[in-house]
Amino acid sequence: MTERAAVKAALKTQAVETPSWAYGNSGTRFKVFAQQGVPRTPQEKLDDAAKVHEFTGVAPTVALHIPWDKVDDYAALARHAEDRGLRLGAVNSNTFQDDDYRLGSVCHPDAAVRRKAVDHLLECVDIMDATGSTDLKLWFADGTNYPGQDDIRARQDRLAEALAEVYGRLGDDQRMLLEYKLFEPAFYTTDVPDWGTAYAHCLKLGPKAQVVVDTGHHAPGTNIEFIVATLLREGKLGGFDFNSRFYADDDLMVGAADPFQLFRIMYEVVRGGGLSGEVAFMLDQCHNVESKIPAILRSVMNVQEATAKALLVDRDALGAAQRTGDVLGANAVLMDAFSTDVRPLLREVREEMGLDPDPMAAYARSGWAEKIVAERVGGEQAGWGA
Ligand code: LRH
Ligand code: MN
Ligand code: MN
Repeated sequence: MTERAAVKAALKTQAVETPSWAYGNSGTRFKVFAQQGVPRTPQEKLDDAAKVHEFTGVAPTVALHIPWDKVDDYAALARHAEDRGLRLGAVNSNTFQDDDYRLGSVCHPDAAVRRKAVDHLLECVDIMDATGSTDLKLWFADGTNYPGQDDIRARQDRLAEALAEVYGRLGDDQRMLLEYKLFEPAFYTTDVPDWGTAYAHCLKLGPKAQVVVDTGHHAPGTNIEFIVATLLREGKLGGFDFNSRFYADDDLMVGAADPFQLFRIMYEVVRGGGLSGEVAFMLDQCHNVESKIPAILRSVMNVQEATAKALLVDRDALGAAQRTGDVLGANAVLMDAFSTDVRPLLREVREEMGLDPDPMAAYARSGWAEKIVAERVGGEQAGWGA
């Protein structure tokens, strides 16, 4: 296989998971601008996700968020996905929406609230059993707002206890992905604020526990690719929640704010063998003012472009420059790949997959956007505050 053919083969097998909540209405705490034609049910979210897969060929799974995607029959929901060429992906838990969680969920000082939160996590594993999903994605809004509000160490103990109970419930082919976030909604301490805390818990739990890197969950200037390299090296990178940030957890389209950072991250993924392994490439975005399906198409394409550039890095030349201490030469090898226009290559990839080379234009021509506006009246809010 030529090098170009190998790059194309890798791009054809990459899979990007889209989040159910990105298809619905969302906004900020100031305003949710409702859009016409948004899905009214989890099934309709899957119908839209099927379009993203149809036009990109690389988005075969959809992440659920419980209870946002609550249905009576999860096996039937999985069949609805299968009928459209999709599978259900990660099940995301939600221990942040109920009034009971004012002081936290699994870290709450009251054992009864902790029990309620853990029961929800166990219910999520039941749902995974029904849907065939392999990943339980955990993000905890737990934390404190004021120094002294609660005992930081005791909260870690409560967290560890809860995680251990849920870990024990996982099936052989299931894993737990623990997501960290610097701050928000808690402003003073967060109970899983960084990769180190997540890693420490996952290490203690065992091989079925891994860390999720949400690209929007770091302090400005954080070297995310270093975290990625380290977690991959330790076999603890479970996946990504991709999105872009200018300021905090903005949840903008991945690759929109800083395509160079996304390239650097994907280079470390490629370098660490994460492309063909078990790393899940998930989007976690909200499209508040832009059209949702086109924004998700664009996001999938942005991941593909960053991946293509990462695959094009001349690793032999880079290694040679690194070994001889050729600082500028090594940097030039990396920048050459980043500066390559990979759009013609990706058009070829799509044509070889029997797809339209331009997913955005193909979607616009398809008539789906007009159809859902005509047929769906009264769409749901995707999540936050719903
Ligand atoms: C938290 C988060 C987490 C949630 C999602 C909706 O900020 O990134 O992954 O499940 O947003
Ligand atoms: Mn996330
Ligand atoms: Mn987030």
